[in-house]
Order: sequence, then C-alpha cells, then structure tokens
Amino acid sequence: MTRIRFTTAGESHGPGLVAVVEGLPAGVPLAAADVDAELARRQQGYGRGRRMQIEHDTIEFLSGVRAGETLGSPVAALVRNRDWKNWHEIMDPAPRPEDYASGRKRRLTRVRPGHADLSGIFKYNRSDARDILERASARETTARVACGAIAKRLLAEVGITIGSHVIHLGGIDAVVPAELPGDLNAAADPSPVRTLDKDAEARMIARIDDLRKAGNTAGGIAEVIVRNLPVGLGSHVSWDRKLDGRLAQAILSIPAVKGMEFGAGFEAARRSGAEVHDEMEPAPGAGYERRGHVRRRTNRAGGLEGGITTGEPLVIRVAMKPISTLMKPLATVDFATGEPAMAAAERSDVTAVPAMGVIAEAMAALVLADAVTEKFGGDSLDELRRNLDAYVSHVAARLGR
Ligand code: EPS
Repeated sequence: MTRIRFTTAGESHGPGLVAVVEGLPAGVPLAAADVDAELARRQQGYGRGRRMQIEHDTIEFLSGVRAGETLGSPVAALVRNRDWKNWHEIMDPAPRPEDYASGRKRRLTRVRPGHADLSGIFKYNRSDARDILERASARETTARVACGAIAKRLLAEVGITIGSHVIHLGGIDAVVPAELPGDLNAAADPSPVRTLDKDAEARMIARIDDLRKAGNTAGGIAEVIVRNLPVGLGSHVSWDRKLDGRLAQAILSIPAVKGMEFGAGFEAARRSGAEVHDEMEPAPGAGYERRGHVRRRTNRAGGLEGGITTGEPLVIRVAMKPISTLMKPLATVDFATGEPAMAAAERSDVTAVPAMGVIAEAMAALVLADAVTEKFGGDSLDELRRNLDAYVSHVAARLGR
C-alpha cells in the first residue's frame, strides 16, 4: 500500500528549510517552477511584514526527480532563507558563552502571549525563547507549501483541483457568490487579500492599515474547495482512517489556526435534519462518473459522509486567530527575572490570512494525495491511473448505466 508521508525541517532565521515527500509514484511530471509558483502565492497578501520583501522563495530539488519526473524515491528539496545572512551571529550553532556575557547576544525572555514561547521554554528546558520561536514561526509553512505543491502535481494528473479564497478578515465578511468561479485561484490570487468580493476587499485593506497603525493584528477565515474527487476516498471503518479526521489534523496543525468546518459546519448543529442533509438524485449525464452517477441537490455535508468522499466538492473553512506578535505589546512575565514586563515586539505581519488559505490548500493536497495513493496504489503514475479508471468505470456502472 503506497502512502504519502512528508516532513519539514528548518528554523525561521537559519540557513534554510528542508522538505521531504515520500511515497509518490514514479512518473509524476514535476518541475521547480510548479513548486515556485505555489511558494510565490504563499508569499503574497496585504498585511505581511518586511520579511516578505527580503525573501524570494525558490526550490532546489536534492533528490527524487530526474528529467522532469518523479522517480518513486523520496523527493527532498531545499528553500534557502535569504534573511540568513542577517542572522549568522544570532543563529550561530556554536556561539561562545562570553558572547552572552558581553551582551553581543541577548536572550529573548519577555515571552509573547499567544505564541509557543513560554510553554516551549518550560517543556524543552531552554533559557532563550528564540530556541522555541525559531521553529514555531510560520516560516516553516514554506516547506509545507513545497510539499503540498508536489502533492498537487499528482492530484492534477488525475484531474483533482484545489483552490481557496478569503471569506472573512479582521471583522469583515466577504459576500460569497452562489456559484464559485471554475478556476478559483485565478479569480482570488489577483486580490491583495485573496477575496472575490471587491467591496469587502477595500474594507479589509483599510482595516489592516488601521491595525498596523495601532500596532495590532488580525485573523480571518479562508475557504478551501477541492473538485473532481472520486467517491470513496477515506473510510468509515476506523477512527484514524476517516478522511474528515485526517484533514482536520493536518489543517489544525497550521500555525494560528483555531478551528475548521466542513460544509455547513457549526451551522448544521443549529438546524433540523431535513434542513441539513443533502437529498440525492440520479445524475446519468457525463461528468458524474466519479460520483457513481448520483448527485446531491445541495452540498451541506461539504463533500464527506461517514469520513468518505461523496464525489461532491470538498468544502473546508479554516479560521485563523490574529498573529500573536504585536507591535504594541501585551503584558507578560520576563522569564529571566520573574517580573512583570511587556512582551518582546519582534518584526512581524499584521495578518497572514491570505497566505493561510494557500497553506491550507497545501495541507489538504497532502492528505488527499495520501488518500488517493492509499486507495489506488501503483508504483507508477500510469499504474495508479489504470487503477483509478477501473474503479471509476465500476462505480459509474453500478446503477445499471
Ligand atoms: C513570523 C514572523 C515573521 C513573518 C514570518 C512568520 O518573520 P520575521 O520574524 O522574520 O519578521 O514574516 O513568516 C515568514 C517568514 C514566512 O515566510 O511566512 C512568525 O513569528 O511566525
């Protein structure tokens, strides 16, 4: 059983970030440009800090790709941190104790509320919050997006597409059109806040400007849509095979993400069964093969029933809290003295909600690529495709069509 696994390594201000993806079939077309395009999407967004002017993320493949195709072996890749040149001294892996004594290096001890700083210091028995924050930083999501871009290439080869858009930012709701554009990212990416609502866009930008002036930060909600999934990914049989649970683990692990919903989400809890469940009808026409020629009249389930894909679009909404590094800092305790203090004000963003949508796409892509390889296996893309095609022909014929 082939399965996709991935991991990342790297600190925010270290030399670079490493991404490793394992379990891809051989023969998936893959170029650095595919990954770079996704890395660039993650770097955009109104409300980012000065760091994004320093970085220009690009990938270097170290293994697993040859002549533009995956080999079936682990794909390892490197993204260098351009900012590293400014942090050599602070991030020196072998500093001298006298550097601290002389004040050349300072420990960060005014821990920031909302960050991993203090819990990490206690847990890992460190005396400098930098030992925690360098890895807790959302810079790490660069490597996740690199892994996700590779997963997206595999999904695209079997016709599955993923997009996202921002539906809320800093207290401002976007009006979501009843029919979303076919190419969601082509419509959302040109917006500085990745929203489809022009009027809300202007108000979101003004809100970010106000918060920046006030030294404050904003959260928001992005919606991820996955189209053309076959019915039957994931499983109802055991808790850890349910696809909703697998997606939730992946998406809730994104820094600052506090909640998520599938389809109608929390609203479903307030409504009656007749108002929530999606009625079914025969769908004999072309384009419904992957759904077994059955269509839901609505998609309040968000594309999943019993932890299994229905073949309807997967609809996931992801909520991000405001960034926890505030330029107008909050009260805290200085870990070095035990005295009350104001938190450290590190350079940061006002908001990263537009980027978070791109990161959520990547995490969803990795879970779905895993579910696709789990169900259809195959050591090569051709073999996986044959297995998928045979399955789709089978489900499409089940109702006698
Ligand atoms: C981040 C703080 C900022 C962000 C960073 C996430 O970095 P810095 O401390 O260098 O100013 O820019 O995000 C990225 C570097 C990135 O690539 O997204 C944090 O504390 O999480």
